[in-house]
Amino acid sequence: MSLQPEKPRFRPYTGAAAGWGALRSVTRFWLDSKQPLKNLRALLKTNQNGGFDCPGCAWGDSPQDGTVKFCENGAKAVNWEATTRRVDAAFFARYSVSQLREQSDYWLEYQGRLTEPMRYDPASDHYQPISWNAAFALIAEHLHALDSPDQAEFYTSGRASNEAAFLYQLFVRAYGSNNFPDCSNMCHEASGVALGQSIGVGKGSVTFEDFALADAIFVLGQNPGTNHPRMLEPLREAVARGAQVVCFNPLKERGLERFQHPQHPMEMLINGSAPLNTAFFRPALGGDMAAIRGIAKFLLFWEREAQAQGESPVFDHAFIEQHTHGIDAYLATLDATNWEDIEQQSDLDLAELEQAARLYRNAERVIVCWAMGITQHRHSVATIQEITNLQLLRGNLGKPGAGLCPVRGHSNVQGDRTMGINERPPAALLDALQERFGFAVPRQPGHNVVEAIEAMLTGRSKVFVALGGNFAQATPDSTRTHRALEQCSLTVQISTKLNRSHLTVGHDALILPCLGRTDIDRQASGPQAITVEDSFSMIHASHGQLEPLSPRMRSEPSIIAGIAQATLGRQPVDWAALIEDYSRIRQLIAETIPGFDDFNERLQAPGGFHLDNPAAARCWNTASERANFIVNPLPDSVFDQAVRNSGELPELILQTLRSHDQYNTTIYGLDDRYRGVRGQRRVIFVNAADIRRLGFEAGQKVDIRSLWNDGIERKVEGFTLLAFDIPPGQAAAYYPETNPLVPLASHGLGSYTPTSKSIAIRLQAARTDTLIR
Ligand SMILES: Nc1nc2c(c(=O)[nH]1)N[C@H]1C(S)=C(S)[C@@H](COP(=O)(O)OP(=O)(O)OC[C@H]3O[C@@H](n4cnc5c(=O)[nH]c(N)nc54)[C@H](O)[C@@H]3O)O[C@H]1N2
Ligand SMILES: Nc1nc2c(c(=O)[nH]1)N[C@H]1C(S)=C(S)[C@@H](COP(=O)(O)OP(=O)(O)OC[C@H]3O[C@@H](n4cnc5c(=O)[nH]c(N)nc54)[C@H](O)[C@@H]3O)O[C@H]1N2
Ligand SMILES: [Mo]
Repeated sequence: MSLQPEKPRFRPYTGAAAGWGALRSVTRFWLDSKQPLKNLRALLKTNQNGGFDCPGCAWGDSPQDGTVKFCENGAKAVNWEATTRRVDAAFFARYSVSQLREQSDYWLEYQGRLTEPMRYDPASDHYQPISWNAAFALIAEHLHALDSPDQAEFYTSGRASNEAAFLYQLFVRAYGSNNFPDCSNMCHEASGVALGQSIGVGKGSVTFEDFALADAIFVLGQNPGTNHPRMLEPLREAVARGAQVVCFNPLKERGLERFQHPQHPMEMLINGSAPLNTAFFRPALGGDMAAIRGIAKFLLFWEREAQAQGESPVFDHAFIEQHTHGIDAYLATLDATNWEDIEQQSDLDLAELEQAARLYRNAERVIVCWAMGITQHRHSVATIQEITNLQLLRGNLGKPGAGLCPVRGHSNVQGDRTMGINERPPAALLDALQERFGFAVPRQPGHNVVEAIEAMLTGRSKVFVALGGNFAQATPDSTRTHRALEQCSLTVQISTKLNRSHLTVGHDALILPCLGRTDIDRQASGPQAITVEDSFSMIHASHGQLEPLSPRMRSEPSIIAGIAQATLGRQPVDWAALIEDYSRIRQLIAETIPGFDDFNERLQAPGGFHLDNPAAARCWNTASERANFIVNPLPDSVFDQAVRNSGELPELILQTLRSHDQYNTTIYGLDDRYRGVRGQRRVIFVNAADIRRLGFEAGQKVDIRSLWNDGIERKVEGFTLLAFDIPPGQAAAYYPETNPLVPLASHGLGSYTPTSKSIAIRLQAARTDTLIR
């Protein structure tokens, strides 16, 4: 593999998901890591007891069986982290920050692991080495200089371990702020908000075992073939045993259609494959709420029919009676919503909606899964509450084989929230911290991602610290966000690999290189394990396997402890002592976070332990003490009023998504195998009829402009038009290249999640116009 892209190509992919295509791709990344044999040994320890948790996605595994649990994209994540290439002092001496800014995101991360702490020197425009102690002292100095602790922002990306996250929130709260913008704000925030109000807990209710018991699995707005490949196996098994797998996705994603099992020799030999769905519906972007309402409206119709004819009911009346609140208002809303609106907004016709409703009704146990296609819209909270309403009608919650399953992204994003990375923390958490640690915990709400950017833009926040991630690229409105970071007095990045956030520097800037999931973490008491929580609320330990590249890298907990000690001294805990042995951190977690009693002991169980979900046991921590039917009107538009006031009409609605060769802002390669794209990323998928309607030709390069009413021009340039099987009126392009198009003020109602899946755009011919063959 080389950094030189091959000639850009675009040709539909005919193979199945996983299988041979995946095997070839894994081999390439393996060899490129420069230590293939060591990494193979490490890989065999992925998601095994005594091994490490895959740094890829948050999909869980069966705690029982002993099969090898990794997938193509997990292998990429491991090999990407476990490279021997290094970004050290010599590297930074060679390149100025301005020179590095000219490089692509792909090039930057490809350079290797960050190996020593560095401080930006504005005079030379180079990063220069700094000692760990001097770095910690510099951060403390900046934090002490602020008028208020709320002038600092503390970002978290979802790879941080429970131990790191717990220490981080303890430090920041002891310092005096709840400013915890985190990747979850851009991801499953809407799921947390919606489910919290509906069922009293903002997490999914199912476990891994439920998938084997479901009669139907609905998969909404999710592309598991790329983003959660280990999910394909339970889907394939479900189809094989006659369960329904019903997909809602405007794109016919290959990973939802056919699957070749890499561990079934026969299937690989004959190049066979198994189907992954039994029905596929292609809604409008943001049309799922209307579609779900349509399904519920059919159920209500059949329920009345059954009542009239004395047949067995469609609704689960005992469940509704005993466990829910608000059914009458919801049924009235179903009656009041007319079919024309449902059809028009969902872009599905009555026959399709009836088919979906029948599949739903005929299943005794239904799991509904969803991801970013549902959560990154303006009305995502309402959509997830509509999904919950549907599940409540037939008691599909808190029984085996049924429930709600927001499929999480980062491998420990759920755990980070559990540990208190929350800008609007529940009072119970704050009370527990105050009681245990004896300091006055800040009670004022903090900033989420959008609010943090606004605060930095207006100069209200001046220090930015990131525990992982790539804030500059992952967030919306890139031009303004970059300016927000550059206005800070100090930016600090605790990271494994070089990315654009390190080049978007405040007046002072630090890079603090940390160990990753695969690295051995040695402290005074020996090698340490950390813990994570998966999408099914399983808590388990992760042990690094590989020798760190440099002795000057430190673990995340030890970096946080260093910053805390320099800023607060030994208050409210002896930070350094905690780092000697992480079981001491876990003891503090056990004493303050519900569900973690005897944490250290319970961790010894193979596969870890399950964090109880009250809703799964039909206990409802809501004000009504029941599961709530929540009534929301269908949105009158997926766009904000600001788009309508922009003075122009959108030509297309753009969704921004992931290619097969990326992990969020980390670009592993320039191919998107299942969508047939090779050697390029600056592409926009548009329906052939739309390309003609707008007066372009497939292969032509266009500039993309988004609409908003604030007078700011938001534009990205030089995207190749690909004629694609996508519903008319829609477009798709990769993130993060398209983040300059997302207005900061365009976010979900009640979730503040940037509307990355519904951006109003117009196209214009690019100035440098070339055709590809
Ligand atoms: N290899 C790999 N694994 C990953 C990641 C990665 O980047 N690479 N990222 C991780 C993270 S942080 C996350 S959050 C997850 C993301 O996992 P996904 O949510 O699967 O990621 P996206 O690529 O954003 O895909 C969104 C899907 O929703 C569909 N969609 C878009 N809008 C709509 C809509 O309005 N309705 C419906 N029904 N469908 C819609 C799109 O066509 C696409 O198939 O994956 C995690 N795992
Ligand atoms: N337009 C658009 N924007 C989006 C999305 C979208 O679909 N469309 N998706 C959103 C979603 S779902 C998410 S979750 C966010 C992701 O936002 P982030 O989590 O901020 O971004 P990542 O790209 O995952 O971060 C990659 C960087 O993390 C660092 N890193 C990797 N491993 C480790 C580790 O173990 N420790 C530490 N300290 N650092 C590490 C590396 O330096 C790497 O460069 O982006 C969001 N932004
Ligand atoms: Mo995510």
